[in-house]
Amino acid sequence: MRAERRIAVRVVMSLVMCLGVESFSGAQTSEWKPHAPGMVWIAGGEFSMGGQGELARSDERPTHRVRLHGFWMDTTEVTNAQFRQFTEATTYLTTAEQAPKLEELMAQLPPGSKPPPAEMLVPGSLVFTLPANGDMGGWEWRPGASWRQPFGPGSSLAGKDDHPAVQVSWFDAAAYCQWEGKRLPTEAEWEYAARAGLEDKPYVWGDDAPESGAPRANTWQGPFPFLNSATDGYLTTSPARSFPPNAYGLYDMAGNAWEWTQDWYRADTYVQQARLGVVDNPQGPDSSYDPHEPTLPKRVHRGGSYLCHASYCSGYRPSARMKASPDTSLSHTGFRCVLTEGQAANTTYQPRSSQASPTGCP
Ligand SMILES: [Ca+2]
Repeated sequence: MRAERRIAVRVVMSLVMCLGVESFSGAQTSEWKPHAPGMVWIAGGEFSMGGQGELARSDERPTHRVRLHGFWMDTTEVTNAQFRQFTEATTYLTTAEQAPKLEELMAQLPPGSKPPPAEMLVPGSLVFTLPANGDMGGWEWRPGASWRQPFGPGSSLAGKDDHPAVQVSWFDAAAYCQWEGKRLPTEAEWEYAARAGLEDKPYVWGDDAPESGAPRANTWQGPFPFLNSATDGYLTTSPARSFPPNAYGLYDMAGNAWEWTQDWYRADTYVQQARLGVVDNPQGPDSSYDPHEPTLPKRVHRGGSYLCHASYCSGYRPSARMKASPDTSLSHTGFRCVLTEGQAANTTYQPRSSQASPTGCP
């Protein structure tokens, strides 16, 4: 389902400028370790989920205890080369490559909203224009932008086979993972893997500020959004494995591209989970609610991007939560997949044309 583009722009701008439970057997599944090339085994365990300290925002609070089964996780964000294999094998068209349908857009707007202009009902996506000539950077809807040309007509993937695929909607990310016999991680799985055993630390590498010492991640350096000095070497995406992995061997769990997770977004998810004691394998809420845009269902993405800076959202913190409607695609958002016992064997990919809603999303 496509969202109204103006809403999507507002969502993204607000993000930038800020800038369930299943049964738990008690027995870990660490014995289940199929051959999973390109993935890292994340042993099950218990951790404190959420943020604390001055950087943590309200939707990251309170910290609460979560217990997870083990799972496999992709070592890197899904790259352009990998995503190309998927599209060639399936003839899959991403959300951004399809013209939005007016009736679907209107269904997500507040009652009484005016229809969007006809020029917006064409394939395209949201692009962050980098600052230049004294002008600050900013987000804009750009016809023709897609994962194949992330910054619109004239851009390309030349030399970027090993960069993360961006301009993928949540539907696109879920479809790719399904094609591989995998799925998107839950928020809890994502944060547990990002922390890599470092309890209550602000960053995936520990306590040190992101811009102290050698670059630790692909982020933004300088006064956002006016100047990016790119002292980490990259103005936009970087090749996978350009920066040190975390303690679990996972690359880019901070910075480079935001990563979609499976879960719906609610601002009060953690308040509700904290009431349950230790939560086993949380799957996120049953539905979405963002008090800032209550008519627009949103999924969570994690990990921050090359646009994140401490002066705004510091989204590269492992507890930082971001959200967007599942049909939104962005020039700084990609994904990675996970694999759990019993999940792969039961998955059969179906082309999008026969599968309007890959996971039952309204
Ligand atoms: Ca950078």
